[in-house]
Amino acid sequence: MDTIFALATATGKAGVSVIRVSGPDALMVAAKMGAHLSDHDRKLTRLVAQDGTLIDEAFSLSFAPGRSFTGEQVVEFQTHGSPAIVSAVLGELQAYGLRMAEPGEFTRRAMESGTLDLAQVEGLADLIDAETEGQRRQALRVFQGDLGGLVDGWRTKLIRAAALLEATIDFVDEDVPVDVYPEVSQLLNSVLVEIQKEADGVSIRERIRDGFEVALVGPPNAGKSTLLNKLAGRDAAMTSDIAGTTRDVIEVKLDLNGLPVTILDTAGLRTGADTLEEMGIERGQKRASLADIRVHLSPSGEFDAVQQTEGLDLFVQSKSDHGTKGGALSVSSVTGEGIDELLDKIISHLAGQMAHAGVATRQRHKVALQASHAMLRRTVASLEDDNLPVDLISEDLRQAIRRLDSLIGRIDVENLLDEIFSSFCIGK
Ligand SMILES: Nc1nc2c(ncn2[C@@H]2O[C@H](COP(=O)(O)OP(=O)(O)OP(=O)(O)O)[C@@H](O)[C@H]2O)c(=O)[nH]1
Ligand SMILES: [Mg+2]
Repeated sequence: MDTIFALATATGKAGVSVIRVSGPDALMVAAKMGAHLSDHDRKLTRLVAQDGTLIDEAFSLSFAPGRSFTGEQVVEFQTHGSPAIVSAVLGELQAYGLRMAEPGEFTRRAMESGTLDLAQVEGLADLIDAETEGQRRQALRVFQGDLGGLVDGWRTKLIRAAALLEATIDFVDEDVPVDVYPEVSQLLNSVLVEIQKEADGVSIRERIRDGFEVALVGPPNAGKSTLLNKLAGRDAAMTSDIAGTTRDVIEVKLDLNGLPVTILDTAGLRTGADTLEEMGIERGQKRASLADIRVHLSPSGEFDAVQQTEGLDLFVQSKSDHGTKGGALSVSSVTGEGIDELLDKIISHLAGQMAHAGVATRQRHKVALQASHAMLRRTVASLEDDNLPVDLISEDLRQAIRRLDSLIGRIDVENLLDEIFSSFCIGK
């Protein structure tokens, strides 16, 4: 293992910058630079260049192997946050033969040393990317190892089932002391139910990561773009009393009570539009059909029937400052009336969805969950087939366990690793 280094904080001027060094030569090089540390230590140090000139006064820390993020000997220099100081320190580290870390390399070492499992690594990446409270909370759960904990629980049950089956193989020529099948089947079925639940929750978790979508739809001049601007608090879209003002889908990102939400403004629906406008209408409809919520706006308070698709349809009368028709929720982008109620409806629907979410957050998780679910179902079916030899059944079960293991990175993940780690920034 070579010793690697990188700037762990953002580049540019700051109060403090942190430069991280990890690997067997960390302490030795730190000492040459004037930071004489024991393996788990911290002190104020004077960092000097090879020609003896002072670079900076820095607070230096060391973390002993097994007690650091990477699991290796780590040294961190907390220097004054000046680009000149940072580049001088990085230059010295390089001159002493250490290597600049690749993106995510510190985290990769953390996983290789067993400090983190693969799901935690993904959680850490999401935690660094988290912009809203909901994203932070979700990423933190994954980072803390909730998914790994869940998998371990399932694994324990499946291993017990496998052990019971193996015992049956050993007894095959004698009388099996007890019929183990009911217990095996009960163990497998309970895990099946939980895996299914977790797989079902992935799409909603993905939304928390990547954002929910709320589309504004309705006829031209219904006030969609004006409402978008009102929600965004800025002029994101052009508005006018000319029918067909909006053509492209316009997106505005909002943080609604910690939930990341993208509001989509779409072209007004009408027939007899020119080619360009028609293209816009088609685009808008497509995006709206995939959205989590469609807000149908109509100044008259009358609405065409909508096709039942996934997601929620909200019917809202617009321009309520011109009078309300009663019944539907009504809003005015001029007076602001009804806007908070509309937001409350949106938030409570999305929050309700979140209640169904588990801790698996990615398509990769879903694929692994479904694969092991399918394998387990097959095992259960085999149990009921009297003609199948037990060793075949237990092989299926082992396969199911292996698929679960891939979820938290115990096996077969080498090619995935490059992809996951490359999403990290250098220094993490
Ligand atoms: N009085 C009143 N006028 C509004 C309100 N909302 C929008 N308008 C006006 O209605 C007209 C149309 O508004 P837009 O927001 O451009 O309508 P749109 O639904 O985006 O229309 P298209 O982009 O053509 O589909 C503009 O002149 C707005 O100023 C409102 O709440 N009250
Ligand atoms: Mg518009």
